[in-house]
Amino acid sequence: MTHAEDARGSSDLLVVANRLPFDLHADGEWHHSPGGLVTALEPTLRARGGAWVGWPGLQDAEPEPFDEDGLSIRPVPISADEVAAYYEGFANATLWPLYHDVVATPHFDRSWWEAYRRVNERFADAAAGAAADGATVWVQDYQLQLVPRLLRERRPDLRIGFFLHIPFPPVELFAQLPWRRELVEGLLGADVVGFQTAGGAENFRRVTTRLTDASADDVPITVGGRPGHVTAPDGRTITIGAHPISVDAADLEAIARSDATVERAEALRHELGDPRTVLLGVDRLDYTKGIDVRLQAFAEVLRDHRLDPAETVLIQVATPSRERVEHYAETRDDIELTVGRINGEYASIGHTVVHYVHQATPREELVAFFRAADVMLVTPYRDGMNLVAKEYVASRPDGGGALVLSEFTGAADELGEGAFLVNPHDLDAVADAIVAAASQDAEEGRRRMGRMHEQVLEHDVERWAAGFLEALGVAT
Ligand code: GDG
Repeated sequence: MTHAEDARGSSDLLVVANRLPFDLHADGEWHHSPGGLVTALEPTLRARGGAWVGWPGLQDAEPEPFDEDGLSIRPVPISADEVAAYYEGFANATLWPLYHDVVATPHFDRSWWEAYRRVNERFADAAAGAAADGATVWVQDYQLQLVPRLLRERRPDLRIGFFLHIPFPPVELFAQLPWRRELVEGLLGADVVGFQTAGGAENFRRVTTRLTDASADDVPITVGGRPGHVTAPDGRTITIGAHPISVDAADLEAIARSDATVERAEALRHELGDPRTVLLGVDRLDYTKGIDVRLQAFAEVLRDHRLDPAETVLIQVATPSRERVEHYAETRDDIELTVGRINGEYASIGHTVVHYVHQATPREELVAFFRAADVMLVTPYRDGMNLVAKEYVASRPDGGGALVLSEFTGAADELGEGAFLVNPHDLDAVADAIVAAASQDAEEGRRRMGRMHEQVLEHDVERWAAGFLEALGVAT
């Protein structure tokens, strides 16, 4: 027997994700790490005595499983070599650029692929060992696309869902991947495969018929409407749906409304020299996020005297990310060079034009930034969803502010009507949008913002999780 077929666990609902909701530090202490996914899924998991299978975030560590307030934590160990090959290599230097429209050139390395397969097998083993008979397992994201099939081979009794947080590319790009067929067959091990957008779901459906022996329907896939269906060669039907993720909107709104945040936002503007216009960008420092294009467009706006540098400030939070992956270091250098140039040309003593923050910023402080910003700049070349756009909108119950938003984000599908939509490859369009957003009529701005705020408040992350689980057949 090659697989752990006799091993059964006791959890009826499992999440399998690259990272656990707890980080293990080098001193042996566990720290809770509450991201959006964790906030959305933990309550449901705890209520059901569920399990979370994932990497503790510390290479070479092999901690024991533990239970925490009704939630079973199942760590999957990953060695230092595997972090380099599976995570930094295949996930972040092969799949990440390939799935983001080849914005950077993907690297195809056979040893990375082997590590990816090996680590996916380990995750599948851990999930198989933790799941009760007939349990439901929800696998997350691009690091684990082989897990659905590997898990089905080990445990055909399970109900398996998969959600991809990043875009799924058109077949013309996806077909570059040397291991494309195995990867698609990995995903087809699931019963339900979910994507951020209808476009991503349709791309995937097309890939299944072009690159494997599966067949599929061709109904248009819509959010909250009909899903698509793929029939695998073994006769199983796989549901393909669009499930746009969101944020904990009520919580953000509450933070934004608090006296502390309102006061901090005012103080912040004062500290910036009470400028007429505050622009803001908040991103992981990633080449897909289009930080470079917004800086260039901003520089041109100043050069052309369309905004006055003495009255304008741009805050760019660029949180350190994936610093050991080659392309990220270059991106950082480019951004920092551009920030230096803009300040060199347009700042004066005592008045900085671009405030660049290359540090993780506490959530409450970020919300104060959101409240202080007249214009939020979200200009990725491609982004699965972009939660920052939704966080900004949720943090503006006052109806103030304006959102400049790239068409190539998942968020644009939902916020397109209220945002200043731009093609991030069109520098003139980005510059025009910055000027239009900064000089919008206040009444018109409140109307736009109000519409987006309502949309995000109603379609929050809890609704996203419940919608996906419902598609999987789990009542929440
Ligand atoms: C992937 C997909 C999809 C950033 N800096 C700080 C900080 N953040 C928070 C933001 C936001 C999150 O990180 C970033 O989420 P995004 O959605 O913008 O982007 P990715 O990290 O690329 O996420 C994306 C997402 O998965 C979910 O499915 O939307 O398309 O690429 O929440 O606020 N938070 C704090 N300090 C920082 O300095 N506290």
